[in-house]
Amino acid sequence: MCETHNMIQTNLYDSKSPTWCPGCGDYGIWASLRTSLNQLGWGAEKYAVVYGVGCSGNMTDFIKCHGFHSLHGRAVPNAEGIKLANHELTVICEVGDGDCYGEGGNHLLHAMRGNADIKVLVHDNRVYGLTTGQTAPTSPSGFKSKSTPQGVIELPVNPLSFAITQGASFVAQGFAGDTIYLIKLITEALSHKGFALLNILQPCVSFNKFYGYAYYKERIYRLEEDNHNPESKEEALKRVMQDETRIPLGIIYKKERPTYQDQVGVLAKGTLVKQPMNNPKEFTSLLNIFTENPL
Ligand SMILES: Cc1ncc(C[n+]2csc(CCOP(=O)(O)OP(=O)(O)O)c2C)c(N)n1
Ligand code: SF4
Repeated sequence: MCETHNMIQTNLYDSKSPTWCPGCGDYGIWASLRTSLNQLGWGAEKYAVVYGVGCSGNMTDFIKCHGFHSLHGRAVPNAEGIKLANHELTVICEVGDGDCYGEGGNHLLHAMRGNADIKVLVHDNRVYGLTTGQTAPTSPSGFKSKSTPQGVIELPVNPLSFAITQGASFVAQGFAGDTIYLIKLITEALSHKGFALLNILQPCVSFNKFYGYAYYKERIYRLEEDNHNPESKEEALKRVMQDETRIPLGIIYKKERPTYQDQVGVLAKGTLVKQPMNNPKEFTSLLNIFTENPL
């Protein structure tokens, strides 16, 4: 962990909770995910969480279940691998917007178009938090940061329109400052069969002060109270292409279709982890390449 984060976070450290800055939106997401999992009543052996590298990944070790802290930008393909190996697990990704929409954007695109049966919960703080405040793909044009002192030149990524048009079968948005509603949305996302993207607006109180709790509270509204039809792609796109005078929360788009795992024939015989190995010798020699001759 970098020096700045150590300075900010040392006082909070008690080994029982993540070491986020006081007031960080990640606390609300963590509490909401735990509550949702408790409400679903799933045993810890029923699901796995894959974490990206970033402040969101600080949640690793603080959810009791199978977990894997992957490389930056690689949480989604790791989740897809876990789901293929054991499709009885519900596989969740906890990732930052930099991780998921920047370095991992290509993985995200292909997971969505395949409708991989994974649930991606994005901590969208519009900045690189862990590395102390550089521009992220969701930072708006003109955003000044350590990495863009003269302001961002590009347009920001719109993760919601990207997901709706590229095959995600569940697209929703939550807010870390409205945990009651976030719990509901997480539960909906985890219960969905197919690729689910839940973009969570998450204030980074240390490095992105403009997009704080007040900014969102003034603009958010609930789609279910605004006569929205989540089955209509056109309506969903209209909602997410509006300017930010109003920011929608809720299920934006949902339409079930066969998942990637449904269509991989060999999985019909049961999970790969329980199937007998055809050629154990071949597997051992492959393993030896990695264990005896690491490059
Ligand atoms: C392959 C790789 N590239 C870059 C980094 C450096 N790095 C670590 S965290 C991070 C950005 C984190 O931002 P985000 O994913 O938005 O998460 P946040 O910290 O804001 O929750 C970067 C660029 C890395 N660790 N590995
Ligand atoms: S996201 Fe921002 S507020 Fe939260 S722990 Fe990271 S740097 Fe601190």
